[in-house]
Amino acid sequence: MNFFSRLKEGLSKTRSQIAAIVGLKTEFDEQFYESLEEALVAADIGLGLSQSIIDRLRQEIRSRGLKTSADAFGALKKLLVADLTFASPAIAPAKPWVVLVVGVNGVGKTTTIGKIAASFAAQGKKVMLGAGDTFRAGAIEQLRIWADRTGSDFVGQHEGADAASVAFDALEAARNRNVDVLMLDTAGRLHNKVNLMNELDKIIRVIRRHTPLAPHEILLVIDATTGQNALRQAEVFHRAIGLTGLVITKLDGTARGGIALALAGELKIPIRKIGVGEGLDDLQDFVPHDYVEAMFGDLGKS
Ligand SMILES: Nc1nc2c(ncn2[C@@H]2O[C@H](COP(=O)(O)OP(=O)(O)OP(=O)(O)O)[C@@H](O)[C@H]2O)c(=O)[nH]1
Ligand SMILES: [Mg+2]
Repeated sequence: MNFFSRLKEGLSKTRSQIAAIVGLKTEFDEQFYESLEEALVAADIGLGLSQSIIDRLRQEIRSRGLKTSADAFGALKKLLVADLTFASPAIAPAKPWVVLVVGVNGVGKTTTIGKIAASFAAQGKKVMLGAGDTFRAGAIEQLRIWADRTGSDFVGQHEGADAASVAFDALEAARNRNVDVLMLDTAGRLHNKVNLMNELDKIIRVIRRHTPLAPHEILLVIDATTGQNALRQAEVFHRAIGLTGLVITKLDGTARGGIALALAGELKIPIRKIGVGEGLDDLQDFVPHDYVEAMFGDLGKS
């Protein structure tokens, strides 16, 4: 199955939920806009963003004199793609390229690191994984297995070690061994635990003292099935440490694929990758147009 079909399959529940609520409305009356807004909210796009999208859609339909539901859905999709698209700042390539991966417990951080490592390795890059989750029993071993599976180098200490010290060791080793990409795992933490958030801040300070422009990417991993609380999580992480990108996992089998729109649209942070399954190949680049097509592609064709 190609990537787009897998994404479509992942978002099929979202799509059919939207279809069921919107039905086959052909007139753009109040009820059309209300059902559509209800469908967006039900798909986890969030109330604020849904209202703003509906307002803009209403204007588009009026000002362009759109008549058919196919045209209306076309306009809706364009608005959504625009909300999800960010100009990427020019970042000078660095070696090692350092990626720090953060997020609450169990969202898929370590698995995502394994999947990204596999894709870098497939491009011929030398990858290293750093075991910055020194908290959960078994976390270091779990990352080591991913390193073996993907042919990546591995740097870790022991359970209970200082995560910032692991990061420092990994940076040193990455430099000495001519590594292209260093990915650092971290322990899952609840965003409302201040001391754990401070620990992330410490990790970042230690990294910067070693390599001033690193980490080049700070990725927050979000579980799509979390619902609107994901937005709150992301806001707290962003305020505390400044995120550069998002990864949304577990989009397979959720009826709430709109969370991606809510996150990127409200926080103005690009989504880098999306997870649509547990396998090595189940991580894709996030392409706004494809994502929106997968959510709404079959609607409005009448
Ligand atoms: N269905 C599905 N499962 C996923 C996806 N990504 C990760 N998982 C599963 O989610 C579970 C947790 O993944 P981990 O990578 O261990 O999560 P984590 O964030 O590192 O967890 P902690 O280290 O405990 O905080 C595993 O069973 C993964 O296989 C995805 O895109 N889809
Ligand atoms: Mg983990």
